[in-house]
Amino acid sequence: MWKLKIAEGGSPWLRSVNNHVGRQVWEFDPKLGSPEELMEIEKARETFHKNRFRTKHSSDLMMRIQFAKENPRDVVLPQVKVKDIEDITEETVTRTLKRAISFHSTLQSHDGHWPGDYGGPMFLLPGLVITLSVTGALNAILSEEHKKEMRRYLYNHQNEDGGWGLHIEGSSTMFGTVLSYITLRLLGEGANDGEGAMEKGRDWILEHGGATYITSWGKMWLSVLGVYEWSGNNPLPPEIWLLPYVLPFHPGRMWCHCRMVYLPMSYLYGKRFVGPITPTVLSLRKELYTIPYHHIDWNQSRNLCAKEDLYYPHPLVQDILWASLHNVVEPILMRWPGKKLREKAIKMAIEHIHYEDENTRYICIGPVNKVLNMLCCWVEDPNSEAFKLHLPRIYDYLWLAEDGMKMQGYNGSSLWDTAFAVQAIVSTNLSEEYGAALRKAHKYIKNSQVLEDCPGDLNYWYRHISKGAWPFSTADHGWPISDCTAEGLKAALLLSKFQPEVVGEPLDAKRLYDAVNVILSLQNADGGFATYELTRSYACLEIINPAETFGDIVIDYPYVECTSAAIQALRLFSKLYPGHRRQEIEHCIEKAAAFIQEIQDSDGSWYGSWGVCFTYGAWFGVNGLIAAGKDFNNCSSVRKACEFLLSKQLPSGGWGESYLSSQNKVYSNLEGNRSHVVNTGWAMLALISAGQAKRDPTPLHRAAKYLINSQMENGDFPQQEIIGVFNRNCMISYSAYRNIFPIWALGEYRNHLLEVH
Ligand code: LAN
Repeated sequence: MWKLKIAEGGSPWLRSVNNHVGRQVWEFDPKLGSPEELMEIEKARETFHKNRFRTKHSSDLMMRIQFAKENPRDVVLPQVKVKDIEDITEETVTRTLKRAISFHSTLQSHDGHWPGDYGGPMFLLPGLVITLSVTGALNAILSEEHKKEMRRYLYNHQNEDGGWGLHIEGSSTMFGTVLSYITLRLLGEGANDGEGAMEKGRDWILEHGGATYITSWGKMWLSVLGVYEWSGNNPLPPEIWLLPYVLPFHPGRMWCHCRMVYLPMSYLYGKRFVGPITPTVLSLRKELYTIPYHHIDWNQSRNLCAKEDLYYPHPLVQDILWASLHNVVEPILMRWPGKKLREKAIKMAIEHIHYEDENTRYICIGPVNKVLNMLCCWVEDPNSEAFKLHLPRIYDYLWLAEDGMKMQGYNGSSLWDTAFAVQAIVSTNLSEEYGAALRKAHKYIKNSQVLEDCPGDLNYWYRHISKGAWPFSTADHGWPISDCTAEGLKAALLLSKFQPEVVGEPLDAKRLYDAVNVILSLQNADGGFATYELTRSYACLEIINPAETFGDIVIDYPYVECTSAAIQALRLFSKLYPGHRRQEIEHCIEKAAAFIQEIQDSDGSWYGSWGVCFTYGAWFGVNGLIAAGKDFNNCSSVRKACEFLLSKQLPSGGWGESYLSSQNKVYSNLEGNRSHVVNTGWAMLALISAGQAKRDPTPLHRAAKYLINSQMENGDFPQQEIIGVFNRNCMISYSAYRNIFPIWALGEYRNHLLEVH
């Protein structure tokens, strides 16, 4: 049976700054599991498979089944349902909350964090499997059980038309389909296996023109594997790293994710690296194209892209730019004396790759550069220590659920979920009863703060300070993020108000000051906050974004979420520590609030970039303004935001936003106007902060009724549609949100709308 292991090392090649706190790894042990347990798991898998075209999101049941055994509850209070809003009493809300929190506590791991499925994107696992195949490490790293679960995952997420999407809920794309198909083949499936599924996948590809129509990232992966030619790629010259930093398109000025992904890509491109040509590779060359491989016009293929994949079509300037680089510059750099420059650039690229690897303990900033960096280390030297250090960190990215094994979007979302869970539990005013959970969470938050800046000259490595920041996942990952720092700080400050006997010792003031320092250092001149770094260049650079499937990736833009979180954290801090950097903080908050007002749409909405979508934006927008001292009476932004939200409430009492909101930037309801517990939670939290209870509590009662009635028998909430997003177009799972936001919203509801005695 599979088992989720938490905070364990277990390999001499693993390094950690804090004894692996927050690490999540699924391991298979054939000795584990009673017949009943195995049957329960099998049933969960079957149910998912049966409903896979209707319910695309798994419910994280493997972890739930394990934790139900490990953390049994003595009593589960009986379920409550309300027929009318008049039936909502203090008792019904409190009972719902107690049931919800006591259930959610069973999902907390012993190191204090809430593990969970952070899957969703479908293009990540292929990168791993291609890298492992090319480096010959596939069988050493993936057991037969791993492979079986990965195949299950891929088959489970094949669409009815035979193709695969960019993410689990997406319609079929060439990128998703070709990569998933190849991955199945590399994991041992034959071209005609899967009871027709492989054939259907191949048909989808061929009917849409063949693999030459894959996106640029796909072209890069295919070239590495040897089933596409490098000459069919637009140039990714590593020489860009040699240019002076004053240039607005210098990679050091790009969004760190963009920079860190194109860095290893440019190394592989510069070397034109191709893996060993195996029989499977040769066969794939036949399977993926409509014409014989040696007849393909590679130069023409550079700019082909299936219409299903086009989210950000290349502007004409790009075509001209890539053509001139391809036809003029590349030939020079491939021959002496230009080759000297190429060698220098390649050396610089690998130096930056090693720096990133070392300073994330080989986790790397994300799943894409993780496997690309690993491949580069192998290409540089297959026997290198660096490659060996990479291998055990692969497991940090793999997650198992009833739909199979997936590669996650990060090495978990542990700090983020834990900081939210703390705030949700504290909001209910029932904290005393859940002191044990808060104490453990507190420990996790204290253990996960980043304590040091990266080594060396930060400017040389294009790095911002990290000391005092919180990461999104673990301290070993270590990249600082503005809003993770803010949410971590908020949680730490809230916990510092409780008795240390209950929740443990508060964080040292010194470390709170460091966090404040990080937040203050991340404010842009316009008042807004971006994600990991300051905004270092201009939005017009998006014109050179070569990734057809993603929008807004080239620079780190300021966001309503990050800006609001910073305000809220600084406000809470200055209430508790009024003497520390007071003026700077006041000034920062004022500018940040002005920024939030500035970017609000005229209809009162904010576009939320990292959650779906306008309800997420509203939650942050409103709470940022309220924390900055604005309110319904003195601020028209708050009034308009409330109007906007109220106009979107559904007949069932909730809110339910489709991922199309993010893609199209237009508020879109879920199909059938269904409500979603997470959207409902966000909308309620915004409205309650904006004082809706005093004006007209009915919409809040209706929303509360929807949440109360959505709770499941065991206190859990249902997993509904995928709720996270990045780069406008790709969805990602936040599996803890279904528990956190109903708790938080009902917690605030209980405080503001019911008489609590
Ligand atoms: C994340 C995860 C966390 C997220 C929040 C902190 C929630 C957000 O408020 C700010 C942005 C951030 C840090 C974020 C940015 C984009 C990430 C890193 C991700 C969604 C996780 C995966 C995604 C990354 C870009 C995926 C790899 C794909 C590429 C296009 C490089």
